[in-house]
Amino acid sequence: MPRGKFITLEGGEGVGKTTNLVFIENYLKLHCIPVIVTREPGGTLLAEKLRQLLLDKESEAISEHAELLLIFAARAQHIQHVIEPALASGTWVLCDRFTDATFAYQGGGRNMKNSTIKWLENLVQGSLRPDLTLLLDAPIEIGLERAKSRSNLDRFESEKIQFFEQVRRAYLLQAELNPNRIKVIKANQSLIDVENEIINVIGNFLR
Ligand code: T5A
Repeated sequence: MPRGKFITLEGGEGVGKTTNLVFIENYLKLHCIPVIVTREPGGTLLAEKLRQLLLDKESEAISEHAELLLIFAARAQHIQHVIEPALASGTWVLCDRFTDATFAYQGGGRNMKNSTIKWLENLVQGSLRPDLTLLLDAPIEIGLERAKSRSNLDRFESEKIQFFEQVRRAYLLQAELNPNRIKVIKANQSLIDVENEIINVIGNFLR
């Protein structure tokens, strides 16, 4: 059984990751590819509890290091209990956010050192990296507007505009540095146009 492929979806707040994840899942199933859908932070019981702590607006101020370590603690659980077993059994993994989000939010948004994040990435992930990443990119006002219309804003979504500008810049830089893996999709178009771009990228990947 060949190892499964690891595909991640990234982007700022409300750009449409969750919406398009369902679309990609259905597209892969249509091609008879066994796939599971999961998310970060989260994906296991403990990791989902850590997610709640991370998103809770009412919690005590979380230090940057605590935030970073909680994210990687959740990731360690997720990899060991969900991602690795699935890939090893030939199942593809479709994940809503992964470590590119850490480089974007904690690196870009919070100005934490990339070298620190890379060190944790190597520690927690070993050689595990996504095979393909779709980066949904849109002007931040559009994503925040969509996120607001969908639900109350969480701890991250309540950050200042400058934070999200930095996040977006860091994501686009990651894409520039990893052009083979990270494909940028324009998310400020109609859903059908976004889906067509996604089909294009996934179609090329399948070939
Ligand atoms: N985080 C996460 C870190 O700081 N570091 C990390 O390492 C990781 C992994 C939670 C937070 O954790 C932080 C970043 C995040 O702030 P999350 O819940 O995955 O992560 O992030 P959110 O961006 O908050 O997820 P959302 O569910 O809000 O946004 P999505 O999934 O991008 O957007 P979605 O699909 O829910 O769509 C939002 C609305 O827009 C509509 C949808 O119908 C929906 O109503 N929509 C469109 N409308 C018009 N045109 C389109 N093309 C549309 N696409 C979607």
